[in-house]
Amino acid sequence: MSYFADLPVAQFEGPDSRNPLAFRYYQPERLVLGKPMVEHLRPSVCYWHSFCWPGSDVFGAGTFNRPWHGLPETLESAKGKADEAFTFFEKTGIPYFAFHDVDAISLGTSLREGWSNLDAIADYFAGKMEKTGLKLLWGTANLFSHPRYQAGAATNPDPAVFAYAAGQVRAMLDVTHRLGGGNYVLWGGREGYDTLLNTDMRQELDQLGRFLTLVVEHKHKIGFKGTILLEPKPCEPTKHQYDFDSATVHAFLANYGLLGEVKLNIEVNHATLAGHSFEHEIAYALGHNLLGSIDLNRGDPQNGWDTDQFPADLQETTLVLYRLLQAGGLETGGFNFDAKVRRQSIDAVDMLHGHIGGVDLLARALLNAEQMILDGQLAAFVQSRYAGWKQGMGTDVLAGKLSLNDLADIAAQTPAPQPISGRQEMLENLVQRFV
Ligand code: XUL
Ligand code: CO
Repeated sequence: MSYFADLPVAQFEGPDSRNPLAFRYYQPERLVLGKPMVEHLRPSVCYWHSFCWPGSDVFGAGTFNRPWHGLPETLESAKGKADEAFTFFEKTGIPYFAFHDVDAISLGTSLREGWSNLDAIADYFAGKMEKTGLKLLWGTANLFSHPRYQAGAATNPDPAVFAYAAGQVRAMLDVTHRLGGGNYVLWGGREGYDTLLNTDMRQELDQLGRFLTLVVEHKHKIGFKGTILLEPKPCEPTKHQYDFDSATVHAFLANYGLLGEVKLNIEVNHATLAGHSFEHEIAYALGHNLLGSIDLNRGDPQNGWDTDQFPADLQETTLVLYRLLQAGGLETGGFNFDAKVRRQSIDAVDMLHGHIGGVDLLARALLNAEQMILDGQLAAFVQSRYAGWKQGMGTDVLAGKLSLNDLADIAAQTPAPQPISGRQEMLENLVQRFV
């Protein structure tokens, strides 16, 4: 019998429900600006935190004792874990999932063994996806846990490690394609440095650029129509990660000729670790046509590390959904919960609470954002603030029609401009009406 057998399938009961295992806002088919909620959100459960992590931390052992933990690493045990995972996915009402190669099955002790294990479990996943209708938001390869990757994968000083990583990514990209995945993610786990004393940064960036180019070439070779995504993070596990934030990755992609081929998977707490807000990272990515997908898990404001908690900030999520709706929404991406329950949340039902809360907050934020769009006041304010740039001298400046001399002459001939209020408090009050 499944570990999750006693859990109910989460259902929508409306905002007044007091049932902690019901959705109060998430109604997949509800139309939001003419499109079903689920298509706006494409929410996803991650395999690793819920089915692989045992609840350990640097000070102590795992606390979860799930029945599939600690079994011999065989195809049978990997299938058993998949059975539990898919049962859980169905209980959450969340239609997508995401996984790393090593989450699904042990890759054994050689590349060839890893490929054959991965192929076997991918077949099993395919059958379960067919039966349940669950879909793959993205696949990824774990290029950071094994000691061979201690000095990086693509950015390793040893080309043999680069090749090994290529072997792992090739297999997982093929599997993602085979399973109809919407995206393929590369999070640069140990692509960074711990000390510059032993690091040639430029050399390592060239390697990373080459690696990514190879991934893009392979994507086209096999006809994968999904999006290749990089996931920025400024630090942890390395002191400095090369994919620091959206703007850094933007520059990297431009340097290596990869703009248009690679987009971003932005994670809430990676933004805050970089000293930005989540909204900033989203706004930057949207502004440069770089937004691919989102990992909707937060950190803790008092901690400087990655706690991967389920989202809880309605205002922050609402503002992001507002920007997203304004920009026309996600294409192949979605909202993945790269989140884990706390180490003391040891019961099966805790996993359900985490996911229900996460997706319900997301749905509520979407509904708030819809109202903000329909209201239009915020957009109208911003538009009027920049209206000068849409006419006369403003458009001439941006079109390159005026020199520094021209502008100096114009400025000298017109009355000096007067400061105009930014109305921040009024706008903050306006947002409060919707959250
Ligand atoms: C690490 C992180 C990863 C990626 C996938 O902080 O977010 O789990 O999402 O490798
Ligand atoms: Co993530």
